[in-house]
Amino acid sequence: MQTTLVIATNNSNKVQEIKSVLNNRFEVISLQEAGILIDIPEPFDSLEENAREKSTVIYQLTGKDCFSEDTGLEVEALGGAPGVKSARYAGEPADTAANIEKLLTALTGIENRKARFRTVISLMLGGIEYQFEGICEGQIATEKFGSGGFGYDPVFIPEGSKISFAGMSMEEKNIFSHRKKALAKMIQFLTSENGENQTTNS
Ligand code: ITT
Repeated sequence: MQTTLVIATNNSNKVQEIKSVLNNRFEVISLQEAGILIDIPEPFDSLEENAREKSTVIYQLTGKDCFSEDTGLEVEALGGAPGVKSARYAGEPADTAANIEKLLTALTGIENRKARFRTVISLMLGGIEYQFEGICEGQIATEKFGSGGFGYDPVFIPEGSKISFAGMSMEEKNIFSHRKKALAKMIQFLTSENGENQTTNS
């Protein structure tokens, strides 16, 4: 039985990365493909609550099994900032270049560059929510490198690599990625008996 899932995100880079990891294991439909053009609110102070909000809104709209994810960049020397505020670190409207500039300025002269990406996936299956976390440890570079990826990728160097995420192909990023790790947990759940028994729209 093929499981069909709506991906509750408006970020096309995330959709691409998610599809590359799921690799046709499940049928996935992006919001754009489902014809849903709404800006899903992220009003809370935690990745867990925001992820739940996004999947709940899309489940209510579509009545279909779906999953969302919320991701934050947590920088040790900044007490975990920008964290849940990563998309709008430099203010409204969300601006990637301004976010990176603010981050590099905040870390000027600071030796401790330790940071991590944390992703929380919220899966809505038959109206029941399940969460999966993925973490990628690394550090913030002193300047931008690479032209691939999105968001903070040009300044994030994952542990075990010498180059930033933006210098990697999607497949290389997937070796390290927070998103990939959270997705792997979701895949394991969905392919276990527990997950298969919960799907409603397969
Ligand atoms: P949705 O809420 O529609 O899923 P979003 O772009 O608002 O999309 P998030 O709130 O989860 O996504 O992400 C916050 C920001 O963190 C995002 O705008 C990016 O700038 C950054 N980000 C997320 N994942 C990233 C990744 O894998 N690499 C680099 N930056 C990332």
